[in-house]
Amino acid sequence: MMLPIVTYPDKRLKIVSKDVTTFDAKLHTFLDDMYETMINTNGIGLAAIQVDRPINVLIVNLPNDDEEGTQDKANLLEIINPVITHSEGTTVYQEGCLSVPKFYEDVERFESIGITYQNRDGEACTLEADGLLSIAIQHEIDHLLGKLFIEKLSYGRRKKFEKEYKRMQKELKSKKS
Ligand code: Y12
Ligand code: CO
Repeated sequence: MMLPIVTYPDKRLKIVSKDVTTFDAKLHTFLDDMYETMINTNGIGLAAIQVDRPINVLIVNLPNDDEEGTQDKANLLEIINPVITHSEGTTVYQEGCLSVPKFYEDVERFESIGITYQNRDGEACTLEADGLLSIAIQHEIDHLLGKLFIEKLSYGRRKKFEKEYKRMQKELKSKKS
């Protein structure tokens, strides 16, 4: 089932999510719904709070390195209750977010990270990530902390974003009416 995506400036995106304690069929259905929602909106990462569930759940499905950039479900990562255990270096990447449509901006993050997390069955897992995977996981973990990538922009860039985003929302409203 497709779930509606919460978009900026909705205050629900500021909620700090809580840990998952029950790993049951309901959680599995929710994870499947998150996947369907992400794939059908051309996303590569999604946090539960983006579909109005304040729980520490995120999914990432990076595109393949081929020309089509297809996403194989076999590469889907379901990450529950993540904790960053270590990090190294910094990197800059132009990020986008399904909750901030049509806006992309350079953001600085750790180059590589190590995390502990649980899978859909509650089993303890560890993961070392670098490149796009590291960036995507950090972006999604920020959602679980109630933070959006636009909060990492410089004062000037954030101002420009607010102006452009407001104008875009006005345009969308006038097209609807
Ligand atoms: C690197 C940087 C950030 C992430 C986080 C995950 N971000 C996304 O999955 C962004 C998806 C996205 C998809 C869009 O396409 C549609 O909405 C159809 C999009 O386009 C528009 O808003 C028009 C923008 C962002 C992972 C890795
Ligand atoms: Co996002």
